[in-house]
Amino acid sequence: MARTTFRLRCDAGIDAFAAQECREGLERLYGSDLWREDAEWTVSLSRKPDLPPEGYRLSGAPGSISVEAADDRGLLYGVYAFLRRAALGEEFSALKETAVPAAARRMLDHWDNVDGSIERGYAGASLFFRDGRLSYDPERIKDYARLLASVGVNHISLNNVNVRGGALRLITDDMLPEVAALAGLLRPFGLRLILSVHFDSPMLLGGLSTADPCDTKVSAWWQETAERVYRYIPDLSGFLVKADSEFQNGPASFGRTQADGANTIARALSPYGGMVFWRCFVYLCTQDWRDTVTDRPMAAYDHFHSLDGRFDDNVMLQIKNGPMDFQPREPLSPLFGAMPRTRQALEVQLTQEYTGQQIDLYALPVQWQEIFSSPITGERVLRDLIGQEVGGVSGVANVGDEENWTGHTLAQCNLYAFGRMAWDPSLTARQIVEEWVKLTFGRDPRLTEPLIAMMLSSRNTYEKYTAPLGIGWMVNISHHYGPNVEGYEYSPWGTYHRADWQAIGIDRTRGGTGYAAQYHPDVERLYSDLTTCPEELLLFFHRLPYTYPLQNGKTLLQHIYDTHFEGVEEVRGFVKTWESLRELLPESAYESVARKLALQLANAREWRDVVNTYFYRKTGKPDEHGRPIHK
Ligand code: GCW
Repeated sequence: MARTTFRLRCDAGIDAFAAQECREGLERLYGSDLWREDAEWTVSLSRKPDLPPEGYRLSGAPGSISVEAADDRGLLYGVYAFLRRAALGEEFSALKETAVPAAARRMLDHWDNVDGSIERGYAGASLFFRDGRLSYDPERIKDYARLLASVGVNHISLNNVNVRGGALRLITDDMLPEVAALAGLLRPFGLRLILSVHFDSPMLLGGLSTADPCDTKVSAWWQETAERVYRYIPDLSGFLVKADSEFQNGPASFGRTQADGANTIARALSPYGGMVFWRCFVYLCTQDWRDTVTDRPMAAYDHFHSLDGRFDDNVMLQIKNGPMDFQPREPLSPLFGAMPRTRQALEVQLTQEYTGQQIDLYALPVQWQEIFSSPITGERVLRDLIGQEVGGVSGVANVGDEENWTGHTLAQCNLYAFGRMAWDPSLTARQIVEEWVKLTFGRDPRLTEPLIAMMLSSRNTYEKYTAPLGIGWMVNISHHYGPNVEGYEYSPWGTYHRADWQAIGIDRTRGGTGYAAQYHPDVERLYSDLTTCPEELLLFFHRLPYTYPLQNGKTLLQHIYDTHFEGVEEVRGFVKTWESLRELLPESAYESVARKLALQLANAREWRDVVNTYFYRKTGKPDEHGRPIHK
């Protein structure tokens, strides 16, 4: 086959970096010997001021490819989009795409500690820190920045929201030069840094006797800090704050509201264009399990909803997708759509804390597609708010210093998918998984079709062998891997299923804790009515007897048994599928995923047997099909 040749034409004033990325990207795809004056294809990069910020237009015609954008970032995204399409084997002359990101802030949040460990990290140690300082391989950071930019991520939050020990000093003269150097590496890729800060910093760093946000000494301290930080990093995106949450102090300790707390810091950042990303993960983590009135999922709404309109313009409330905590299945947080005068960001979790810890296969875009499709009212879904009230999408990163970035090779797809969906939440899981599989392993349908199918089914399979029908938790306490049906049952964390010998679940309708009433009336009705509540959320919203008949006529108990037996068989199917693809895969990827799948199968069996035995012992009712349940 004749080789594909190119020449590159850049308008005056075009960002040299985008051109360089284009050149290097094409060389990686087609080999270095591809530049010719009489080339088959002319690629031109040009400015088009009429395009929206960060947007790009790609167009192809016989012999020519054009990438246009209004700004440098848009151009870079256009170049990456062109390279993606080239790698997918699309026909250049048919290129035709105008793309604009839905959310302006597409943020990857690292829970990295300065000692190099990562909270809930399953892919090795931090890419950024070691032994209390910034310490990294600049080439690896550039590769990482390219990975992120190529899917449109434009912010990186560097450190754990639980700001401990040396991480406090990231905003001091001691560490800011190092942070600024890292910001410099990321900047050409259009990535802006965010730093997590401790709410008590004025006390812990500044030696003040209080961190009360309404104290003038405290606000002065934040102003000095902002002045210093922006001297080093003029384009810092802002500060991320976890306050009044899981033993991290916050404004409530001083009798102040969440708005008081956020606004004091926001006012310090505002002269520099900085934002405060204020997390809404505020709940009582010292609950008495005997208390059946307090209902943890209600907490964020209770704390924040009435403050709508009280947050400064440069505050963005960062809200986890669900009201609990990144479980495999939860309804959408009722805060979305309920604070029209407040900026919001959606927070999802890429690191698989509750979704298999990068041992079990779990394609997150399947879940994210559902999240974006979750109802806000009878007519609107979350997707409709992205770019409106919800101006940011953030994800807790799943990367570390393992060679394949994510521990489980197939978990790379979740990183890819995060950027793609934050850019365009209307993309389907199917489209994204297909892109990733083809870009990663090539386009042979003998490989792509079975692999795509396996990945797309992985979330459903995981759900089958873990906690049933939206009940969540049932994991080992603190490390969160593997089954422990009552692990959280008598704990202070507010995460109870209250199973007895007849029934399981929490009634969260108005007749119960009242959680469902936090939603728009249309949505409340949907969830409260047993006949319209999505079956996979039944036990999140309702307490039901084991004899309750599901839509397919099975009892709830039989459904639990069936799904747990099926889940294990499906994982066995994954193992077989993977084995059948061996010849079509690079050996190292084959071997490492095969090892993970073997562990997943053991985990799934453990879940099946523990869950089935638990419910058999509660009810004394055997499986209708006589399959073995350990007694
Ligand atoms: O899910 C919980 C995790 C904590 C985490 C917290 C949070 C960073 O178990 O490890 O802390 O969420 O989101 O703040």
